[in-house]
Amino acid sequence: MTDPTQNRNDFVRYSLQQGVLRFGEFKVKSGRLSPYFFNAGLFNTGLSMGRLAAFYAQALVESGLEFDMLFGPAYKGIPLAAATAIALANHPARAGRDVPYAYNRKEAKDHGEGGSLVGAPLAGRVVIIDDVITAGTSVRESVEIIRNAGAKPAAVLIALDRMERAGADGALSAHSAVQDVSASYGMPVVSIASLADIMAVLEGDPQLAQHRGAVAAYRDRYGV
Ligand code: OMP
Repeated sequence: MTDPTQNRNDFVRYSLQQGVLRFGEFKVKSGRLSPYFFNAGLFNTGLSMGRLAAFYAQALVESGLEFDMLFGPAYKGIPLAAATAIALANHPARAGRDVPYAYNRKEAKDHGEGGSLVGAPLAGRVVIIDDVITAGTSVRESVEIIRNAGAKPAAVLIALDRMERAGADGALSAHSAVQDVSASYGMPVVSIASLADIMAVLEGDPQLAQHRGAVAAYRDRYGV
């Protein structure tokens, strides 16, 4: 049995090492000033994309969820779905079971093969893969695409769950965008790592001690 915190911890460390996870002061989509930012677009080499995909594959395998294929919403989900399908095919626990994947185009084609879906036909239990969930818009679109094809959205797989309450200051929701997505569609959201894992790394590493206070204060204010 592998340590379930190992993949999470290693992912936070790898993201820090790659400059994907940074500490400082960042204005995020909600307008909040966040003491950290996670920029998955910086996994932009063959080696780092391969490592990222292996982290996604490990998180999905450890979740124990049953699934039949992956769906990557355009644009950012496309390389994630392709790379994670490769990582799953190579994962020792999957015994060489091949994983189909599909993705959508943003603009439907009116010539050639036509349509807006590319890849394997959408069928069975489909895992939607993305980097972070902010407002949940991309998940909603993916759920519609999958249902319209007669398949079942089975889970969402993301890299980082920021675990923060949705809504504006003064009208903060009791739930995070991730919890809302999970409740609205009745499906689990699996993340490679979360704010709790970032805090655990900060607490265990004296060299990162200077960031603990700001991240803890942000979590106390906005965390779920
Ligand atoms: P989509 O993948 O297009 O939904 O974009 C993700 C959004 O999340 C972007 O606007 C990013 O700026 C934002 N984001 C991160 O990627 N990482 C974070 O740590 C925080 C945010 C955010 O703005 O909440």
